[in-house]
Amino acid sequence: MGELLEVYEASTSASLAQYKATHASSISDVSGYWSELAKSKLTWFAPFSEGLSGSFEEGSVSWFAGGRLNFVGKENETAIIWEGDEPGNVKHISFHELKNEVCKIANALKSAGVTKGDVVTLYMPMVPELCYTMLACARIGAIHSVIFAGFSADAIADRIQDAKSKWVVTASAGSRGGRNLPLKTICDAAVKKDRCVGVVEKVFVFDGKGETGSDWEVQDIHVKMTELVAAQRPVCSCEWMDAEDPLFILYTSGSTGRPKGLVHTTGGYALFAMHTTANSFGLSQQTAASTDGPKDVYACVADAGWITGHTYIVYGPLLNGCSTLMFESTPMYPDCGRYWDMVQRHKITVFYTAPTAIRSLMRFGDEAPNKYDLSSLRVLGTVGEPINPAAWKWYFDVIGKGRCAVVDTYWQTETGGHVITNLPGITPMKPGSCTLPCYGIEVVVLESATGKEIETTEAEGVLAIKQPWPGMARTCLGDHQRYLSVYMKPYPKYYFAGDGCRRDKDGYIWITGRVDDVLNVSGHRIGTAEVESALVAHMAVAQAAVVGLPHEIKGQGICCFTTLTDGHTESDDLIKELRQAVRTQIGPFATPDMIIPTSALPMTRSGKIMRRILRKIAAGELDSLGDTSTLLDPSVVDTLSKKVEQAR
Ligand code: 6R9
Repeated sequence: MGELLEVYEASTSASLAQYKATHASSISDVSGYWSELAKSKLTWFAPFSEGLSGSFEEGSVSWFAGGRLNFVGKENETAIIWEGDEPGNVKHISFHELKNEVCKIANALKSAGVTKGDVVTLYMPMVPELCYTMLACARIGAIHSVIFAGFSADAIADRIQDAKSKWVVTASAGSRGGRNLPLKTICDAAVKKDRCVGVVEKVFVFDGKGETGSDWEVQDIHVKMTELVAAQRPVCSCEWMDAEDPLFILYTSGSTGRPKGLVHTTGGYALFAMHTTANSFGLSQQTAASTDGPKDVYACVADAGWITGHTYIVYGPLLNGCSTLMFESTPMYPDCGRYWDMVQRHKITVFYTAPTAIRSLMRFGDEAPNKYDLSSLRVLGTVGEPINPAAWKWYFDVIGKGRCAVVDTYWQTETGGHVITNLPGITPMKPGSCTLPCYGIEVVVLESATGKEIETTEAEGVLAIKQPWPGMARTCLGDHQRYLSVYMKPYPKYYFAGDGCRRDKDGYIWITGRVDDVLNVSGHRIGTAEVESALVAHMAVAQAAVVGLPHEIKGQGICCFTTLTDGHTESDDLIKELRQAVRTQIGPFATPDMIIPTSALPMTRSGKIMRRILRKIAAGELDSLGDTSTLLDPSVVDTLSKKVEQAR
């Protein structure tokens, strides 16, 4: 991705110099900076005694120790604007209604035996009940573990087992893009697997739209949630949580096959979600506490099943007292104007989506966005992967009409919220760069081989963070060693993000992508090892090597090379079966783009698969293969590139 020379100046008087001064003072005393904010922004039942304690190295970071809190909201303003799958199927839910619904669900969960510290797995469509249930868990101190509704029964079962989750909440069905999502059927299949039998005590099933899926056959496990909730009182006192008590876990892919459950805390995460939402989208003056002046209509159209939804649909906006839009459908339903139709109907001011969605809409041209009134827009956000300058410019020109800031927010499931982004009206923008660190975040670039901090402004290496911040994940559920070895040990004294980056002469950060075996497909993180293990579980597959493939819309596609076991031969049917195997083990969003059965993979003499070479072959970059002298049999390169050519 080439750097564009243009710099888009910010449009207000707030200056870059001011940002730099605030940032410098925030990182000179991170403990003081975040403690002041925690005192002024959150409501504490018991005050905390200490800001930051602990260190990256020991994996003992703790924020606001001893403080006790839960979240208390406002009353009459709109909290959630829910836009259903069919355009115009809209509900407005006030903070008052939200609190009532949350309390009723909290009581329902309690009546069934859910207690503080229990993990509650949520496998839900994008309906208000998902948000209510997350907050109901928070209210009673239960730990929610939301699983994206695109995951398969196998993937759900793995996560239930890993978290020893006794409780599962789902809906009979959902709908997305006019299609039925048989969530209860998928959940039932997960819960019936051996590894979940004896773990799961109850499956709470909300009435959903569409078909009810399988029968209510397992009566002692299933609870008709809509009925149970209706019977509850809308009052439920909240559990006063320690700042460091877990708020939720969220599974994400790493470079080994097993997804890891990252643990986020109550106090630190809440503050970080609240603060970054207000700052990155410029909400602070308009919504927080003040009742006059124009209100933002804030819309993050991600799925609540990923971290973006947790922080920037649910916790961030609601903690700021800002209304939040929940979008059940897809950008293509019923046509490619859906987002812009929503912007016009709801007068959306802040719109937050992913580069993959922008690229797929851009293909259809300017006609759809030009049909709608987009003048309410003020800030456009992007997240999930680097945005290519062409897509950035389309977003800026055609959607924002050249008047809106485009905030390119870099962060991760692990960071809890934004760590690098421009601030609207403050940071001059460069298309494709996530620009400068957020307040309170000290970003450094390290030499990848030595771990040495690069002191010059212009730098190229791996991205790391030098001081703890409140929103960081504290551990991997049940496996603190893994947490240490993935994030804290690769570069001692630093948090290692797993991304490569370049810093330009102005100190702007350009993310160059993952430096581990994690793919980013349409903004979804997928570990190559997860796909490989799904493939080798098939009896026809002897060996599998999965690499990323440049993809125009998705950013990266999935390319799988497999050798076959004796007695199996290549065929279109086999390729179909293997594709299906990945969908069954992980979910449809991980469907491979290319499967190449082969008699041999490029191996080193010592028996290692050379993925570096496979990545080049998949990308068709044969002129930059690099050193191939360690290859056992150089002729495989030719054979495989011919096959890739044919498969394209
Ligand atoms: C929020 C989220 C994290 C990975 C991250 C990086 C990539 C996210 C980005 C970006 C360039 C941005 N990433 N935002 N790369 N520019 N603005 O996506 O979390 O699913 O955990 O993925 O996504 O590679 O390491 P998650």
